[in-house]
Amino acid sequence: MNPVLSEKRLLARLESARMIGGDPAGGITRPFGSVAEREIRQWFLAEAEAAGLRTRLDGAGNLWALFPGAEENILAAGSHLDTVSQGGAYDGALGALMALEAVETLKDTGYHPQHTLAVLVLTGEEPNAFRLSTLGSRLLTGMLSLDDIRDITDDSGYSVWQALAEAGATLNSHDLLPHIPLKGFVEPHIEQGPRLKEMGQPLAVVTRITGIVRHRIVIQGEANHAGTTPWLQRRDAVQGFAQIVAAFKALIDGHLDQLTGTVGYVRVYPNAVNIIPSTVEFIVEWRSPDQTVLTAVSEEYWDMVQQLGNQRGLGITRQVILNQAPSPMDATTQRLLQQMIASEGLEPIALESWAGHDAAHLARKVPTGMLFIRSNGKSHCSDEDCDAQDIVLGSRVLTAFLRQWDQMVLGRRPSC
Ligand code: HGY
Ligand code: MN
Ligand code: MN
Repeated sequence: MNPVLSEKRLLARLESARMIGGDPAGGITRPFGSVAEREIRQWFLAEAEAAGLRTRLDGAGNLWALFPGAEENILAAGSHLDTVSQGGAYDGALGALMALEAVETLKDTGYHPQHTLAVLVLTGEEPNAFRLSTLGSRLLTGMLSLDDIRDITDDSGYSVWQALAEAGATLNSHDLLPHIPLKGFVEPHIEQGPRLKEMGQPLAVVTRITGIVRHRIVIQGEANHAGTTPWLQRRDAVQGFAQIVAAFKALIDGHLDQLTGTVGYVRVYPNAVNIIPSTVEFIVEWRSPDQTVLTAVSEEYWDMVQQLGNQRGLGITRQVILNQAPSPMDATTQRLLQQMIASEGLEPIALESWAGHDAAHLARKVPTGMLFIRSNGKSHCSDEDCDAQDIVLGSRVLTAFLRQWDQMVLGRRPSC
């Protein structure tokens, strides 16, 4: 029989989390390093300790809440607590709090785990002022080293090391994998897109997480008077940008079944009504579950951008700020999640994730899976929503999964 979780406690925690970082302009703004993000981390640690779990922080400031088992080897479930600007209440927080509920339920119902079960809250999953997304999971898994980020600051000069230290990170590589005996990770997460809603299904198992490539491109023209400079003598960075964005759209349109892309960050200098723009800085990203497509399209685009720049006499530079390969989820973990969904009488749906997740990095080191919970199809905005019934269903599946997983991973291990 499945242990009975506390629906009331879980929904109350989600409500408490929603109250931290409310943005007067709408939604929740809780980026890594902000006062609100520090507050929710402290709140989470207090909740976990009140639940009887042992808490600790690792070298990257990731939060661990441990339910000790017969052995030190850890199986973890969790997600993140930071948000984008004016984001929703569920992206990240849902998975972290579902994991807390599942582990607490197993503890309270007298389950004696073989492994140490952990709730893992990863630091700074979303892009932030330091232009570093999935910071905690990349540091934890060695995809980024502490030295790689030593000199990185935000635009005001505040260093990411300082932000991590203030978050309680030990900043010691001995507090990262492989020194932590993590044997598996599962990330429950709101789906963020409309597919489950359209299918009329509440839960899905993720098969792979999209690859993501991000380029920061700077177009360098020349500031001059907006009235007196003859049209054909201008080196207008915004006019060049408009053409470059139109080329971006045409390229995406030609590969719609294979990838998607966004120009979501743009800065114009000097950004004044009567000065020809000298500079445009923008970040372009492509996403695809197919690495070959991702590489081919992003490089084709870069060639096009350089040609357009040359034609207009504009300087063009780029910095590759992210090149993250698609990440398949562990097949055995997927199968067990599907069994747990089927045991609730539901169809075990399998979906690719077009959102990035910490699980993409964990999957490169330990068997990793993801459970999707149906959303209203909106995310990274204040309208994001998730049905309480689906949350409870997903949490039941997660709790049953953790118990079976604990026994299954043990069963797979050769005896000695
Ligand atoms: O950007 C992403 O896909 C994730 O939600 N951070
Ligand atoms: Mn997100
Ligand atoms: Mn997320």
